Amino acid sequence: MDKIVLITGASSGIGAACVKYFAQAGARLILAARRIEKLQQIVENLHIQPTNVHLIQLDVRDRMAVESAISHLPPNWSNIDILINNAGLSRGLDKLHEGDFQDWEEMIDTNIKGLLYVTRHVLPGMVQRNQGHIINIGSIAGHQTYPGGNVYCGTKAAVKSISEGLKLDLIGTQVRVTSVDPGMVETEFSNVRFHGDNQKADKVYQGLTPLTPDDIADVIFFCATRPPHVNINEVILMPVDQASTTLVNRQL
Ligand code: NDP
Ligand code: 8X3
Repeated sequence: MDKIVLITGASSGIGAACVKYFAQAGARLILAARRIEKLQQIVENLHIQPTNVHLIQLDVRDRMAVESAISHLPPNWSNIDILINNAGLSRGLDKLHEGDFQDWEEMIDTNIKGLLYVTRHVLPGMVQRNQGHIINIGSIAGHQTYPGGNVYCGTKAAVKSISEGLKLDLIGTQVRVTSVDPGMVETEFSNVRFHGDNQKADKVYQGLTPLTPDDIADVIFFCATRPPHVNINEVILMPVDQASTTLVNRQL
């Protein structure tokens, strides 16, 4: 694959699985996350050639840092073909009237504003070159709200609207837009949601077979490798053991 792919949140879970899939295909990868040492570890484990990877320590919530990171890319890295807007998180599962302001701000600033900042700085080049692909990681949570999901679900509903808006805005160009919206995937997601309470996180997936990060990366890779005239707008995928955000088949 002769493409430059920028993956945000590449240090863990779905993002890290995307690194594997796109590296195997020979893509040149720009990997962004706050934990640069995790990125280095992933690159080392996958034996990715240094010439095929460019690491950026980046907090997508920091608008100036996003602008600086994208505008200071070396010239041979600046023509990004595929942007995978994957960085995101949930914090807490509180009722709204008991919600934590910091949790809300972290989710909104990362999942909505961070995605917008990165897109705003990468997309002009795609439009100018009349080619490119924005792949946003939404969620089943953007389609169905669950108890305590209030703000997280709101951020993923926003991602759904942003993806739809992008598709409308980009008509007349060859730039593609896809939203990949998974159900339950076992990653660090629940550990982050419960602020490091790993026992609570493990319970989320107990007694059922969740999706794996590879399952999602496989779908993302499929969407990215269709013929240029094909745009996959939206993919919703969930485990066989999940019927909705509130109905799962758990055998305990
Ligand atoms: P992980 O917690 O395993 O990975 C999240 C990634 O996002 C990490 O690499 C983390 O890197 C990065 N990240 C978080 N905040 C920031 C930030 N401010 N700046 C830059 N990077 C950041 O979870 P998942 O792999 O599950 O999550 C990936 C995406 O998938 C998210 O958008 C999530 O909402 C979505 N999703 C997850 C589902 C699930 O069930 N797991 C289902 C549906 C959607 P670092 O901490 O190093 O910055
Ligand atoms: C992650 C899936 O249902 O746990 O977006 O919110 S869910």
